[in-house]
Amino acid sequence: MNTFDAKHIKNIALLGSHGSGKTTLAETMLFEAGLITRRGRVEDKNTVSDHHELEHERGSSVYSHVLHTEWRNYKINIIDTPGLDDLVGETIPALRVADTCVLLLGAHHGVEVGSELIWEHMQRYDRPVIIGVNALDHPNADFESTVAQAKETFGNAVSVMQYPVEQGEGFHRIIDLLKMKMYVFKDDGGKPEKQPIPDSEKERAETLHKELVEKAAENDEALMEKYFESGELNEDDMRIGLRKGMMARSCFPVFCLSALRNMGSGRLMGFIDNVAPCSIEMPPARLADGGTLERKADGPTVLFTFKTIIEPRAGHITLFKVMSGELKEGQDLVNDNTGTTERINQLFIVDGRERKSVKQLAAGDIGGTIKLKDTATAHTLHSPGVSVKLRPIDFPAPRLWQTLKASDQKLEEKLHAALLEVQKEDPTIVLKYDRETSEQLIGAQGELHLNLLKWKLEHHYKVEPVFGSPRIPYRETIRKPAEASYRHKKQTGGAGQFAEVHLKIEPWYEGIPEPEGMPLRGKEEHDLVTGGKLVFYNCIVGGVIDNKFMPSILKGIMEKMERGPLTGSPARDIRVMVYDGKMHPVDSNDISFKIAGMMAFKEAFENADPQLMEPIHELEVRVPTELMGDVMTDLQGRRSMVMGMVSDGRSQVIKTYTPLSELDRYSTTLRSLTQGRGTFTARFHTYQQVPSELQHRLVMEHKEEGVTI
Ligand SMILES: Nc1nc2c(ncn2[C@@H]2O[C@H](COP(=O)(O)OP(=O)(O)OP(=O)(O)O)[C@@H](O)[C@H]2O)c(=O)[nH]1
Ligand SMILES: [Mg+2]
Repeated sequence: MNTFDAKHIKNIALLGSHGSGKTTLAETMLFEAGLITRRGRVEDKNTVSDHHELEHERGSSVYSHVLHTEWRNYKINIIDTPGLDDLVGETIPALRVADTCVLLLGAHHGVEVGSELIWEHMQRYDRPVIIGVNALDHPNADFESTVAQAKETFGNAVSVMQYPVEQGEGFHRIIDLLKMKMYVFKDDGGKPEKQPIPDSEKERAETLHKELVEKAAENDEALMEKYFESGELNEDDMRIGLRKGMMARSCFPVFCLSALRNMGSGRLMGFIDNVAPCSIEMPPARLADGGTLERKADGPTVLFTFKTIIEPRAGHITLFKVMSGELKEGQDLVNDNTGTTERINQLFIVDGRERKSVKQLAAGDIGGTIKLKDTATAHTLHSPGVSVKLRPIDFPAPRLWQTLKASDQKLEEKLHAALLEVQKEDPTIVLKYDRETSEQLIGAQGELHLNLLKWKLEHHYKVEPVFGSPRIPYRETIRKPAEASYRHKKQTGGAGQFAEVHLKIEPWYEGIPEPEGMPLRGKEEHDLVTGGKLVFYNCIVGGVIDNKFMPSILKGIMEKMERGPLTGSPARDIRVMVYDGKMHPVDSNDISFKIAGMMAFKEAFENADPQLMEPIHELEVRVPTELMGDVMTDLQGRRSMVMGMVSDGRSQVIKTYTPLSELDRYSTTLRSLTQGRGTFTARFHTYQQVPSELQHRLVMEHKEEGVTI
C-alpha cells in the first residue's frame, strides 16, 4: 500500500443528477489507474461503489461510497454520491469533506433539475468545481447545448477545457485546450494517443484556447501582465491561473468524458493532480464557535467524522477526514463533542465494500475505524490538550412526514430501537412525537427515502413499519360574538357541586380594542401552546362569583379549547368575558366552576359561528419549464393559490399557498408528473378558513368517530 503526504492527496466528490454516470466514472478512474483489473458495470451489479444489495436491486446508488484511485504519484479520494434528491442526506457530508466537486452532466440530458438541486447545495459549500460532460458517446449527446445550459445555469465561470471532435456512437477524439493536443482513443478507451490538432479544428481550438488563456490570466495580476505583453501563457502559467480561478470559484473547467467507454478519465485525473487543490491548500475550516482551524500537515491531529455505517458483523464503522496533523493506528484522541477518549484501534482506507488497513494517514486524507465508544457523524476528535470542535453538518429538514408504528404492536420498542440505529447512519431520518395529535411521526426527504427506510427496517432489523398520513393540525375559532350560561349542579348525597357561569365570547385579533359595556375587573392574556391567543376577562360585579373561582373557570375554558367542539382540534384567538354567575355557600368549589366554565364556553362557541382553520403551506415547486403546465393544473386541483412563477435556469419555480391537507404524498405525484425531475419545498405559512363543505364533512367525520365532546 503506497503512502502519500498531505500535498499528494486530493479529495473529490462525484456529484450530479441521477444516472449522470458518477458510479461508472468512479469505476473507470480505478480501472484506468490499475487499482482494479476488470471494469464493473452498474447493470452487472459488480462495480466497486454500488456494492449494497439495495443498490443492486435498484440499479443506482443509494449511499455515498468512498473509494480511492492513484494517478501518477497522487492519491485521489473519490466520494461517489447518489444523484436522487431524496438521498441528499448522503450527498451533504460528501460536500463537507471533499476539496473539489466534480459535477457530472449527461451530454444527452444537459443540465437537469437534479443538477440544479445539487448545485444549490454546492453553492453553500464554496468548493472549487470541475464540470464533466459525460456520455459523449450517447446517440443524443449534445456537448454545445450542454455547455450553453451550464453557462446559463451556473454562470460565466463555466470554462471549456476540452471539446469533442465528434459525438455519439463515433465519439473517440477530444481536443484539449490547455495542452493544445488532440486525444485519440481506441474503441475500448483507456490511454489515448496524443496527436497534433488537425487543421480542420485549428481555428475553433485557437479561439477556445484564447478564451481559456484569458480566463486563467484574469485571476492573477502577474499572469495578466504576462498575457498583455506576450498575448499568450504557457501551460504552467495557465495551471496557476486556473487553480486560482477554481479556488475563487470564478472558473469551473469543463472536461469531456465517456465513462462507459473509458474515455477521458485519465486526463481528468491528471488535471485533478496538477491543478485541483489538496486539503491543506484549502481555506481554514470553520469551527462551531465561529473560529477557524488551520489545515496544517504538522498541526495537532484533528479528525472530522462524516459518515457512520452500521454493518451486522463489523458493527459501527466511522469514516472521517484528517483535518489537521497525522493520524497513527493506536492513537488516543478526545471526542470534543462527547468528551470521551477514543482509541483508533484499527485504521483503514475504504474502497467501496473493502477496507484496507493502514498504519497512518496524513492531513487531508480520508479513512475509517471501527467500534468507537461514543462517536457519531459530524463529531470532532483531536489530540489531547487541544480544544477544537468543527461546526456540525447542516442536514436538510424533512420534506415528508408520516405517522409510524410497528405492524405488530408487540414490536413497537424494537422498531424504536432500530430507528435510533438507522438515524446514526442517516441523520435525515427524523423522529418526532406530536403531542397535539398523539402521533409518533417520522420525517424523511420523500417517498423514495421512506421506502428505502422500510426496506432497511424489514431486512436488517426484522421489524415492519407501517406509515400513515398524519392528522392535519386543524384549528378552531369563532366568527361572531355569542353568550351562554351554564349551571352545574350535583347535589345528590355526598359532597355537592354547584356553579353557574355566564360568559360572552368574541373573536380576538391583534390590536382589538378592550371590550365595552362591561366592568373589566381583571384581564389575563394567554399565548396558547398550539398557537393563537386566549384573552380572559373577569367582569363580575357584586361578587356573584368569588375571585378564587376565576382560575377554575379559566382552566375549564382552556381545557375545552385544547379539544375544540367542532373536530377536537385546538381552538384559538378568542376572548372571554365572564360577567355573571351564581355560587352556593357550601357546594361551590373549583371543580364545579371548572365544569360550568367549560360547558358555558362550549355552548357559546357553538353559537358563535365556529370556524375550522386549516394550515396553509408555502410551496416552492421547481420543475423543468416544459412540464410546468401539468404540474400547475395538479396544484390548482389541490386548492392552491398561485403566488407567482420565476424562471431559474432551465426550470420554473412555482410559488403557491396550498392547504397541508392537499399535500399528502405530494412528492409522489410530483415525481410521476415530472418523471422524477421535479422537486418542492414546503413550509408552514398561516391558518386559513376551511371551505364550508369541507368543514361540514370534517365535523361529521369527527362525530362519526364517536368522540364525546
Ligand atoms: N452511453 C453512456 N452511458 C453511460 C455513461 N456513463 C454511465 N452511463 C450509463 O448511465 C447509467 C447510469 O450510470 P451510473 O453510473 O449508475 O449513474 P450515477 O450518476 O451513478 O447514478 P445515481 O447513482 O443514480 O446517481 C448506467 O446505465 C450507465 O451504464 C457514458 O459515458 N455513456
Ligand atoms: Mg451512482
